[in-house]
Amino acid sequence: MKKTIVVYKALPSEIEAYLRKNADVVNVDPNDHAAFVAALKTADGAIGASVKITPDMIEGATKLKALSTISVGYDQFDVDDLTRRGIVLTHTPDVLTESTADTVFALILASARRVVELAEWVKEGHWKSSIGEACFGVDVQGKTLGIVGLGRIGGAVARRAALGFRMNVLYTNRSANEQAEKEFGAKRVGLDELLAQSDFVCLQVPLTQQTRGLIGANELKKMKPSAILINASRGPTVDESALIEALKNGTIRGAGLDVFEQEPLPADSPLIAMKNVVALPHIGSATHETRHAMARNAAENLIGALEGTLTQNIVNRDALGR
Ligand code: 8YV
Repeated sequence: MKKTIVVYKALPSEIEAYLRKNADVVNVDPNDHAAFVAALKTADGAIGASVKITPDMIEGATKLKALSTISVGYDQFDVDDLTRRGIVLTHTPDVLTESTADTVFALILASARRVVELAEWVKEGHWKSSIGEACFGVDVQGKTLGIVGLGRIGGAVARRAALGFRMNVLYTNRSANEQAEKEFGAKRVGLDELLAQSDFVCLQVPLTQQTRGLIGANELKKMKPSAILINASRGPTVDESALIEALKNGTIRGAGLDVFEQEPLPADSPLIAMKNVVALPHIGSATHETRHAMARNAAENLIGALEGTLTQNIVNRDALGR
């Protein structure tokens, strides 16, 4: 018998066709909470992204065997709860590594060279004579980049930094990353040393209980006043009000942010008006090629998980035996 799959995000037509070949597809708008929860109750699997799925939403969804998120991050799920219920959670870790690292580097360059601020200045018609110091930025090449969390994306950022921009790379991580040390000269240090020595501090950790609020007022004080904070991981890894204060007071020079405590960023956020902030609308992996690859990867993960053939991209392997 064909399985039933809930699709709660728009997918490329070819990916949707692949799912329809393998299962009965029910499309739901996750903003219609009641309809979404009702659809999950009779589904075998679900695929989508950017929506929190809480335990109460899947209470009574007795057929549900697999959830496939079109993202590498899975902080929208209560993984322990899914494991207890025997629901496999799959994600898309490898296909987005390079485009997300590109976004991180775009933030580094844009913040250091004030690309967004100065491009707006030109559009507003202020460029009337040859520019002077008021438009200068700071160098990126040769500087020290501190990467907090050297996993897949952190490693791809380290490669760009070391090989492309001859930067010194410092990092923190639960375990040593020998490849990054050998190939990119990355040096593992404690967080305090990384904060004190880096010209750019770049967060590449997943959002967990341990990383929530990792960078707060104390950590920002430990950074150089000339340093720039880059966050393209998850907003809540940084205490946003402490960051706003630090940016106002000159505790640090600036910030390049792709993620925020609340997304979309509220219109009254002080971050929007700050000249020393580059704020992007969570574009980390958002290229045509990568989003397509993520959708394909997630669709194949889901079908594989429902068929019992999937061997990779599984967040909670313990759920398999249940
Ligand atoms: C998007 C991401 O948030 O993969 C992640 O963890 O942050 C992004 O790619 C997203 O979920 C896209 O669907």
